[in-house]
Amino acid sequence: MSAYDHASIEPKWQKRWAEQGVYKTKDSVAGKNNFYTLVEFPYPSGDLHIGHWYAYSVPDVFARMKRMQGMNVLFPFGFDAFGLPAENAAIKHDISPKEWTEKNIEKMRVQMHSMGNSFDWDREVITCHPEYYRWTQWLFLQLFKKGLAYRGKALVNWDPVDQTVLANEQVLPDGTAERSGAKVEKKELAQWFLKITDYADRLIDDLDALNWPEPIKDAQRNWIGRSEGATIGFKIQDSRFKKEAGEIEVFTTRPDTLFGATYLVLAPEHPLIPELLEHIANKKEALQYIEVSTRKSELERQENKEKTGVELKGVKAVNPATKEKIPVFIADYVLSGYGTGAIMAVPAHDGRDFEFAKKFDLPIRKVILPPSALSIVRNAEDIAAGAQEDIRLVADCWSGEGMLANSGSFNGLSSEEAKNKITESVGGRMVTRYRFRDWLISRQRYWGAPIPIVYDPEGQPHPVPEKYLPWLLPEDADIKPKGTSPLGSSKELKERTEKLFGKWWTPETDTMDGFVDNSWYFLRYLDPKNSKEFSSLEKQKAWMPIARYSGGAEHTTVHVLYSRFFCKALYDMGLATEKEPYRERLNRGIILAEDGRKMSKRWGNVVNPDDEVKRVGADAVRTYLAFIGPYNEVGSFPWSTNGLVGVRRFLERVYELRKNISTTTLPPASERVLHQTIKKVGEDIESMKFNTAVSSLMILSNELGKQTSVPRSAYETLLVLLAPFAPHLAEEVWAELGHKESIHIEKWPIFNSDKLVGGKVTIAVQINGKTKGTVITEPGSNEGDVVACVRADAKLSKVIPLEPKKVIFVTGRIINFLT
Ligand code: ANZ
Repeated sequence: MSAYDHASIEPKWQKRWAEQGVYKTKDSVAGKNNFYTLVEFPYPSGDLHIGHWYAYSVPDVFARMKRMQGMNVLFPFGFDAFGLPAENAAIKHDISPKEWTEKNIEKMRVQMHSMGNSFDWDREVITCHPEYYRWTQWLFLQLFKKGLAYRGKALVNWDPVDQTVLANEQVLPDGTAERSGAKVEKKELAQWFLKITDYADRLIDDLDALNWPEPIKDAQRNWIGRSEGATIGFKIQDSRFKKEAGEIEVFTTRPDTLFGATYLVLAPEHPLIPELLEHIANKKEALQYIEVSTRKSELERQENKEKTGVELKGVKAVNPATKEKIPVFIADYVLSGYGTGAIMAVPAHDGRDFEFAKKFDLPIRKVILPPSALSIVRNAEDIAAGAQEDIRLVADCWSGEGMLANSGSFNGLSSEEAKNKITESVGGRMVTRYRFRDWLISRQRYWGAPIPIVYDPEGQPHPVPEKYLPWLLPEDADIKPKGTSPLGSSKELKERTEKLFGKWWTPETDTMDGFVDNSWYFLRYLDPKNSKEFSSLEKQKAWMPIARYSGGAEHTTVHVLYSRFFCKALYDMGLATEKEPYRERLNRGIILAEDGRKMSKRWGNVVNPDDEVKRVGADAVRTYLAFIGPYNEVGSFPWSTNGLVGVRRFLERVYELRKNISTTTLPPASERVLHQTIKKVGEDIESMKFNTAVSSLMILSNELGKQTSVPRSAYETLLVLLAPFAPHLAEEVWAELGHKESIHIEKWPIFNSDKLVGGKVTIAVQINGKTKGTVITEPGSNEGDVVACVRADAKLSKVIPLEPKKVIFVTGRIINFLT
């Protein structure tokens, strides 16, 4: 018998599984429930790194166990193949993005196969293929028909190096582009948007029913950023001429603090400013401030540093509640894109306003009493009478809610009650605002799905009729960056448009954001070859929703949110069967280099999975990655060569055990370990705690190693439990033991709960809850047995009543006689 030779075992089984179609998934199998588990598909960057292994080989353990537990498991794979890197590589190496992408996909497929995953490759989807993007375009057109896709002008993030629009999440906190490192600029462009804001409430409210980790739900809630507030108008007066100069509308979540608003602040970009400048004495100073602040990024402006601003001298606003004339400032801590771009400042109850008021020496008026202060204020009448003395005792700036004071007829009301009443009394409106914006999907890039829109000679947009889909990406475009969309340079696209629609008609030249492509791919896996529909309702009914979706934490507020929106919009149009795509979502952590830093070519600390597979085998790498940390918790885990070698030794030991099997049975103590392991491994894989599942398997293999000879049945159980982690090794030994069918369709073992606990147990003997002594019994003993034990005990038999009123018995722990 030979040593564990992964290099011959692994390719052999990969080939055989593919030939036998072990992982082909039918849409229904008699007697089995469908179970759809998904992993985020990769961008075909051309080289599989260890992060890919972590992303795909570890969830494969879960998919495999589910299959062995009798589920009809769908576990598909594909490539999210449109995107910027293809285009950049194309420019650099003078190769077409298509060719570059296809080559990468080819290479990554081979690498993926070496992982030994149980993917059903027949369902592979590739988003850059016309058979796929035809449906991306079709879905765009359905959204367009519903008014959910529209064209609008927008100030966009402009990357002057890559010459393209960036999504907010592609801009780093310091205002530079994530990819190119360039300082991001703002530019106004006509762009296509998807109206995700129409779904804001449902995207928040429907989270409640989902079985997701709370931090992921919270991240989505915060990203959407719903706030209930009010808009309130403040009249503006030119104090020199005593005439009205318009009205400023502010957005506030705290209309209950209106009596404490002692000044107004406008964002430097506020549309009323040019007009107001004509009324003020310090126009030059104001203009200078505006100039400097518009150059700052939004994040710089939100940073907690010393507040800056300029008073507009000569104009005053009128607080509609107190009728007081209050000063008006421009300051960059107020953002133009949120609310109305103007705020009423309440320094006594808002931290930013407080700092600003201190600096500019503005009045601070307390109008809300915190609950803690209510004891020092005598009663509501005192407040109404103006309990100034007491109010002085309250904290300087308190941002919570409470009871109103210093607020005229509203004194004594709670914040909650006062919000509506005050808003109404000054003619304001209660409104709901959201922090997130509509989804800008236009990209001035080549390698994406063309937006299927054409413009008539007047410039009006029209959808490309469905019969012309796929609206093909032209192959003759010049893709070099030049600040306008590459498709504009395609002669073929121009001629195609004129030929189909008429002279002077022009094509849209922007392509779609890649996040559109991957907002619906999970539905295409269900029906990948359908040429009539993007995904039939019948197939969706068979598989949706996805039971568990595993992916990167960075996608929480982007891809995961966008695809939920897609699913809901499709559901509303009768095109999807579910309102929510993912019953469960899990974010995984990242694998760091051995030195604890991120793996990077720059630091020469990159672990190349191909090399490791060659050295120790895919099974060892897979099992090691499963062992590296809890998969259900987002964390970062440093790679350890020692750890990998340790796992390899464990697999070798399991392999060696096969030489020593016999038909004996396990002694009770070892049998207990066996059943405990079955229980633990099943539960741990179910909850994605693969690390502790692997340690239990190690304990079991040591236990079996201690036997003079290993009972065949126990060894086979170990192999079956190990199969999801080390599929090749398990299959190899399984076949060697004479099995004809694959171990991967073997039934998952069931534990016997009677065998989980062993030895004797100690039971407390009580009278009316007071312990009088103990007896020692078998673990599974019932009440009658234990009572017999107690009566047989020389000491206890004397004190225990012969006819107790009642006996309370807890198996394995307590017997209590009540008198
Ligand atoms: C007066 C007030 C008093 C406020 C108070 C808060 C506390 P969220 O909850 O995040 O929606 N605000 C409104 N528009 C703003 C803008 N464009 N830039 C910066 N800040 C803005 O925050 C809403 C609150 O943030 C609003 O309520 C407003 O300040 C401020 F005791 O109005 B508040």
